[in-house]
Amino acid sequence: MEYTNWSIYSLNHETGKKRQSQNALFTVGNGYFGIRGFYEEDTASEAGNGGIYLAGVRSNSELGGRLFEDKRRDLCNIMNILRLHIIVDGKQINGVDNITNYRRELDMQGAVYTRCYRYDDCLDITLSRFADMVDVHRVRQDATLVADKDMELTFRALIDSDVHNLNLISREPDPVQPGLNHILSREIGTDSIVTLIDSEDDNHIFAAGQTVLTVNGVAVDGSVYTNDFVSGREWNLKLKTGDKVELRKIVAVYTDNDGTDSAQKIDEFLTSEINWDEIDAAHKNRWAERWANCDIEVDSNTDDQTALRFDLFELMCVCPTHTDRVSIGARGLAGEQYEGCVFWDNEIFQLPFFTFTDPESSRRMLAWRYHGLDVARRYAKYNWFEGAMYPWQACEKCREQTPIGGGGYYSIHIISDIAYAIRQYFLATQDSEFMFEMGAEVLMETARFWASRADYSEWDGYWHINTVRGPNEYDFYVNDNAYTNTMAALNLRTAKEILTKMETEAPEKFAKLCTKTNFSFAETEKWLAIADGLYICYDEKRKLIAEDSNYFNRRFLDMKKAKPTAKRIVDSTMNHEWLPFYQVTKQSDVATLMCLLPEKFSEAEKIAAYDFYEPRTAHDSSLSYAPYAWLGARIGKDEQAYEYFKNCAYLDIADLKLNTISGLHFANFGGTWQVAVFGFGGASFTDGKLTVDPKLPKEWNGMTYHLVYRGVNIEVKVTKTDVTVAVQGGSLPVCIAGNDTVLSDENSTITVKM
Ligand code: IFM
Repeated sequence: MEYTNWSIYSLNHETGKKRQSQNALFTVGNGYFGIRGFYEEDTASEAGNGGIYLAGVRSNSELGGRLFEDKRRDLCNIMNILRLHIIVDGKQINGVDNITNYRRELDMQGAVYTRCYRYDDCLDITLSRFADMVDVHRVRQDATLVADKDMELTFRALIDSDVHNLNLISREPDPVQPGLNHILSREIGTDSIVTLIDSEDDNHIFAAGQTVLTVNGVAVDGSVYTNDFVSGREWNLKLKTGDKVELRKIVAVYTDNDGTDSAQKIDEFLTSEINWDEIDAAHKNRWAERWANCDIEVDSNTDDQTALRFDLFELMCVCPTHTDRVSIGARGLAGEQYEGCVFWDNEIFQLPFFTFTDPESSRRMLAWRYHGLDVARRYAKYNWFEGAMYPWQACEKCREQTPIGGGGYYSIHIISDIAYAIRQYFLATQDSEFMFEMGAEVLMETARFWASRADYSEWDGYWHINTVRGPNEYDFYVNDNAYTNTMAALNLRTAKEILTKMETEAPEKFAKLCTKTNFSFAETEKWLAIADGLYICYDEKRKLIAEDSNYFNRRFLDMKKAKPTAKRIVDSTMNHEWLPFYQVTKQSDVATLMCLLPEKFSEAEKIAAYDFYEPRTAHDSSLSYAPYAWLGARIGKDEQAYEYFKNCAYLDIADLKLNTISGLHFANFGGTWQVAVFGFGGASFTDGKLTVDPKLPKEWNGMTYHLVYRGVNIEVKVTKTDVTVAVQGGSLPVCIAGNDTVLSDENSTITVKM
């Protein structure tokens, strides 16, 4: 991959799986659509199916049982709304054969993906697309073809419903699996198609296109072109050398999830007038606004600037801004792995980026968890617990999607991870309306879950949370995972604090909530007793927190033998069954905890944990690198921190996990942001005050980052010699290297020499 400051581009025309993998990198989106970088004129290969996903659009699948309410819901590759047929003198171009001057580029500032090449030394082709950030139901496609000889050109701009899922859920060297077909039936109209993807929920997808084609600037009418699968327009042109053909197309898509008037919206779209330039400009402006609040500028001779921007760009592409009925899946809308489901990835890794740069988006995604509260209550009851048991792997309806045998029953730290994100959002925004309408109820029901899940031991006088799977997923289950217990304790305490606050500040809402949930403060006594009494196994001599109560007793694992290559241990040398026998940590566990709650651990404990667990961590998940980079930066492990940072920043670009083909790693993107801002940038907030204590890697001369906190826009500029903080939109206490001040619109900037 090649880099400019604001783009990644490739001049290598990859084939097969490599191309499919790169297609994931060239994903554009707007939170409604995720569109992989497939070739719109490729009708022959697997990749020709496209790879276009809509947030929350899934179908019931016959395949595989699930733990709870027993449905598997797959993310669906919808119709290929960008299909092009380009036929030169009777021969159809596939975008692969007979091409030169190939280049594809993702412009992250304007959020446009462009691909160009020369076909058969006679036709120069440029194709571009974007998912409209303003009207999220729309996708814009452009094509420019310049003839370099006289030729007959047949050009078709279509919507193609002859597609199936890519199903690229494979790990090297496994072959790509054959796709699933989720399109159950289709209705072909003029310039439009309606497909049915889920008979049970009666879920339809409606798509329609408007096209304009010009030759040398003069509009040429196309004829209607349809068959059993496609609908669109066709042009038959006789071109002379130098003739320029330009296509502009807008596609609109609605589904039954968007309301009951999708058919009507499509009709309106088809008769509406399109202002092409306005659409372009509005899309670019919206992106400029977004970047202004979150960009990180890095002064360095490396490619880190672009890698970082890529990670932030993709996070923004997948963020739903149109609804609070969906959230962000582990692979976003860039691939089908994990069926688009939402894990702890969102609350712990992704949401902080939004909470501190675009809090409205965090609110929507936390509201989605609130809307899933009843399902989580049912799930708790089903498992003989109380309160709300949020599923480990949630579909848009918040049902548990972890496959049977996949550990969903044990991976309960997700529950306090959600509580952590609610708390973090509240601390960063002071949004009492959200808290008292939604957050408090989630905190209460999750606290109730922990109160029913923890056990008191008469034998040792501690509370225990037994039989859990912590972030280290190489253990089937353990007792007293330090991460789970500490986060559960925080969940219990936060619930009590917020309910107490609510009783005083919003008594009516509080009374209503008590009636609805049958809550009384009496039950919080047990919550606090558990929070205070949860067992954390700790080696006083080494100041070392044990990952779980048996970790220290296990056998040391020779990591070189177990993991000789980049492949996961379980994909190369050992069976899953062997792993709990050893001291091996699949992905950062205690290190993650120390990043999330740094104030709870001393410097000595952090160093002890880093030194002990780092050699025992296999990093067999993409969630593993960021916490080691972040923690490492804070405790003076500068070189390792930067190495780990590179692993996260370039994880997909370099396909470090060998599975970018099946979608991008969004938790890692969010983790990378946290490393940059909290780790290197040194930002932290306590009781409403911003502290900046940077630890720049030696490869960087400086960095500038942007945050939003309690309604105040903040810019932090760090160089090798000084730190400057500027605020806009309110006042903020700030501390830099022991210098305390309060910045406000009148006194908006401070610079401190370091
Ligand atoms: O949530 C993660 C998990 O921690 C590791 N395996 C992949 C999941 C989805 O990213």
